[in-house]
Amino acid sequence: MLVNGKWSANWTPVSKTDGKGGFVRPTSGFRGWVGKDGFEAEAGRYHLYVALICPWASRTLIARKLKGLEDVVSVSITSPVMTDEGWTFGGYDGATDDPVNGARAMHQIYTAADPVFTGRATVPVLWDGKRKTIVNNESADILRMMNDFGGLASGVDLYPEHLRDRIDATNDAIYDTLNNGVYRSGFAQSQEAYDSAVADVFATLDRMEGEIEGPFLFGDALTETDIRLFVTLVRFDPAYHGLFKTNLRRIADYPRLTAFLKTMLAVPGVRETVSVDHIKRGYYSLKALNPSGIVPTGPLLDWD
Ligand SMILES: N[C@@H](CCC(=O)N[C@@H](CS)C(=O)NCC(=O)O)C(=O)O
Repeated sequence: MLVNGKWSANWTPVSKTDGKGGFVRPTSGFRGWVGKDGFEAEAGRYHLYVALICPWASRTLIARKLKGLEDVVSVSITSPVMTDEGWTFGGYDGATDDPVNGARAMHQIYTAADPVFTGRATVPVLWDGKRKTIVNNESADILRMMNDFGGLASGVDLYPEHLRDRIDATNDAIYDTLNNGVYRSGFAQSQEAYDSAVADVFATLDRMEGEIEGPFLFGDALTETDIRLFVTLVRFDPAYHGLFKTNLRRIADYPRLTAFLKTMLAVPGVRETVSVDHIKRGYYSLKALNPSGIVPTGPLLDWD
């Protein structure tokens, strides 16, 4: 992580716990909004930094596709392998360089925005090429922001008025127990914290299996909640089930969640945001959880 703008190389997955060995995710520091806050909506001005391994970053990448923002917001993709320098650019199939800032590593984007930044150099990051700063590094904000993007977005409404209460309630219900629940399981520092996280994960999967109306969560409308659920489901069998020990059941054991996963993959634009290779290679390169770095051959996925 960065401390007063200096990179410290001893990366560990957990920087904060709840006192009982439970993983606590740090909050995001940059919370600007395109269309407000002096970040005028302009095509070609903004750049998105993502890792394909990362569910939070993938939310924003999917929104960029579904909202017709590919020509408005450019993208850099990091290598999936977490290094001593954190996320780095290039050097891996499907990873790109950083044509905007010429950075070697993601932490340089943070210090370009704030030379004395303290915190983790996370993805996603939405960068403003004009003001040369980070607009926002919170995926929930970027996903919501891209629904409109100061009037430049088009396509499906991911946050329709009549579903907002259900969207907000379901987002809240699945964040801690499932989206972050898998991390609370994998990064648990005590048996108690792990047991509680795994119980949350499967209670929520069971609940979602019952609640999905089909083809999407709330019926025919594809909303941001579908994106938030999908990014966790698509990583579950290839990575979380093994590495994070969320192994009571696989998504493949849930017929309706599997049907939903395949529906999402068939939505134009979504499949190309998913790289099972980046997901497996990335998660299994977390040395704290997998010191050998060996990536498992399986599982066989009937959707990949
Ligand atoms: N709150 C952030 C969390 C993002 C996040 O934790 N990203 C992970 C990758 S999946 C990351 O970049 N971690 C680097 C680190 O922890 O040093 C968001 O949702 O945007």
